[in-house]
Amino acid sequence: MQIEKYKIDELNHQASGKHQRAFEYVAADVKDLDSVLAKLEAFNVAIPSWALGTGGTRFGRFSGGGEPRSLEEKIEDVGAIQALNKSSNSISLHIPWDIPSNADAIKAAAAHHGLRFDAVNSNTFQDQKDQQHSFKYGSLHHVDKAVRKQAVEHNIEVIKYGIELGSNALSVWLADGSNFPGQLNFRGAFQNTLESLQEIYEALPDDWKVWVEYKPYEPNFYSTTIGDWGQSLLLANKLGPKASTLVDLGHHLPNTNIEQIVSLLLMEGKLAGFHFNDSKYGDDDLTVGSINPYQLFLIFNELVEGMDARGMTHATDIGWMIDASHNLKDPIEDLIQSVEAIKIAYAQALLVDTAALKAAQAANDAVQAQEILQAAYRTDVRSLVAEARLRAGGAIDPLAAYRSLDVRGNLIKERGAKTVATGL
Ligand code: LRH
Ligand code: MN
Ligand code: MN
Repeated sequence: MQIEKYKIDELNHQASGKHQRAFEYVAADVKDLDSVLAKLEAFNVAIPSWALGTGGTRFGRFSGGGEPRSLEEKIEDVGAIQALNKSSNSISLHIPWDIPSNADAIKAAAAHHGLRFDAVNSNTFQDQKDQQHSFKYGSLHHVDKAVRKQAVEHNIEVIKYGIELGSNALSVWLADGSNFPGQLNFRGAFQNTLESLQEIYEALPDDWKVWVEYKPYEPNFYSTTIGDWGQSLLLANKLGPKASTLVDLGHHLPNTNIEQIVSLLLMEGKLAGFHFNDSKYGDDDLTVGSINPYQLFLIFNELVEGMDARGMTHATDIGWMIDASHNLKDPIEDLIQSVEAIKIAYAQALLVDTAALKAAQAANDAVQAQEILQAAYRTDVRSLVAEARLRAGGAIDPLAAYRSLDVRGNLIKERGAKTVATGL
């Protein structure tokens, strides 16, 4: 399945009058319009290979139709998203949910759709078939050296797959923790994790990074060995310059000030990147921007300000990824919505009058500071994002195009109505 460019052009032609009116209206007040559009055009968000099928809940799974049956078909789906939004030019693999056994063929399939491979994710939170030791009581933090060794070796294997695919980062998330007080010696668990990560770190090629993800609870409910950004940062600092902290937006207790965490990690040069999603209660993995778009904007405001202060390139100096699960929506539609929400928040952050905000802060003018931030947040930037996409060769309205081209209907015809993808 491939979306032909002329079909997108036809739809763009129909949508162009309305788009042009909206664009001219908002563009008239944007300082540095060309620079804003260029930044938006350059900004891409990686699509997780594990989110292209209908995700389950603890209680059940209601599979949608036309789900990808193989890694090749997942690449096709990401290719469709990229053709429409021109902002999803990479795919992040979770191994062994997706094993790139024939790396050359997989790379060629991705290149055919203009895609490359982003961070590779290891998985030591489930036991795989024929695995010698169980990860029931953890992996890198395990009390038994043999189990730790098995987990380290898995991570090294994932790095090897990543090298073959041209990736340059390993993302590590551990389910390691405890369910009951007394079950675990916290310092012992931390030291074991550090030692295991050091072995993985040693196996990283020169130009590679390791991204250490944290999460407060689930699947363990009393303690998690890398439970918050402090513990992740502690590990990253002890490991060295190739290690940094990955922020998954859903991995915080309710009402945590994530933007402040982001600001300080950036200041320390230890912000690896993001797993974007949204949540109301916990690690809900909902569509980005569906619950709290203002928080997303505030995070991007810190990112733009902090990256500019450090002379970083927005599009490339941080890992931008989605980590979501879809048990109601068509996964492709959900991913299109998520990327759009991210780009909208980014565009709004680019509109913040930084100099005026600095002046308001220096004068302790909280009223004016709020006005400045909210003036940007309340600007309808959708046509700016659409214009950048149009210039890159994408659809003015990717979601409407996806529906009017009946992409899902075609996938169901091709793959069948009862397919199940590997993943969450
Ligand atoms: C854990 C997590 C982590 C995993 C992914 C499937 O909750 O966010 O990033 O790799 O989900
Ligand atoms: Mn995650
Ligand atoms: Mn998660």
